Amino acid sequence: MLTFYSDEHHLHHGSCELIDGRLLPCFEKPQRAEHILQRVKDRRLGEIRPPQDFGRAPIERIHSAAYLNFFAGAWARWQAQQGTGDLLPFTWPARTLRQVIPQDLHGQLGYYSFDGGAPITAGTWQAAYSAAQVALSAQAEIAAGAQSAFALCRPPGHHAAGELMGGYCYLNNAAIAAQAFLDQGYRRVAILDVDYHHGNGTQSIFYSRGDVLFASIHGDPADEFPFFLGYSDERGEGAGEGCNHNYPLPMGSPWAVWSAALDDACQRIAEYGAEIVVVSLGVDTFKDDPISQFKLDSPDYLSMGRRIAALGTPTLFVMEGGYAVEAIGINAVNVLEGFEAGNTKAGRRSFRPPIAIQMTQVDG
Ligand code: OKP
Ligand code: ZN
Repeated sequence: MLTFYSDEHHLHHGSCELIDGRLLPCFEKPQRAEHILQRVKDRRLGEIRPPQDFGRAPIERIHSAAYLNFFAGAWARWQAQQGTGDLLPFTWPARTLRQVIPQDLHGQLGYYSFDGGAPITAGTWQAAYSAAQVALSAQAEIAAGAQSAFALCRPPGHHAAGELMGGYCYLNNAAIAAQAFLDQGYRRVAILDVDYHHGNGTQSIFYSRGDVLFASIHGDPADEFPFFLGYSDERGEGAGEGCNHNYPLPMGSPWAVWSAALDDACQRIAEYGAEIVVVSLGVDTFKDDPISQFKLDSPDYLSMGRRIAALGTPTLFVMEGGYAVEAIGINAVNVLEGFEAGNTKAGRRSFRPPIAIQMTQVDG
């Protein structure tokens, strides 16, 4: 399996985050991606390639131009104000307040975020932009016929909505890739979010659409971040009715509980008739993760990969969370190795996206 990776993730390195009333060093740090990259090399998973640059257009299919302009320009505005330290929001347009876009940088920062967990540093825009290109490059590899590819994205993306950053996320890499498949003629894409936290951004982006099925297995939001989305009664709306499946699990859930949810999610994905599976690959479900409460062990990630491979569907893995840095590489690459062990389809050389087939028939 090919891995796509850019060193530019190093440009994003927040200094601290608020946890339990204390400012602690950011858990979402560059060493995360370094450990995963090292493990990809050690295990000889396959070639590692830099991303192509597909520009801003595929990102604008998911995020508004206003949001992207704000994000891309925020650090320069902060510097012009002689700002020191990371750019962090401190107030949000919550209930009773108006959803207006203020003039002030910090007012706009509150408008375009949902928590204080996504610091903007000097290189955050460039790092997030590169991560989106990494996801798009892996997407292109699958569209060209590969059965799987790994987008080693950092920063992660699944909490980012169309016009909101938060939870360490800025650009929704998995959503951007899923939309690229649809724009290239695919008709049904499933996003399977196995990160410990609910992918609230991804869910919100596709909630009223029938062309993307979203399934997420995560810590029960009644007890866990992001708290305000991810409950089991969220089933989608309008054309997306029945295309959203949340599996909130209790704190302390072990593999036996987690894997039963995975089986159900995979069954839904198969019934949906997904042509592509995009996996939001977080490994913060690990028993020693410092900010999470599930009990998966390293060999379980091999089983996870095998179960996903059993779908027999081309699969794009997009890196999300995982904060036990010593084990993050082992766990993430175990999913990929499990997938390869379970995969019976080496490639799809004859493959063409559905609409291309129709056009060939009409034209020919
Ligand atoms: C990002 B991803 C704990 C604060 C948690 C946000 C966690 C974001 C996780 N007291 N802050 O889904 O791995
Ligand atoms: Zn997470």
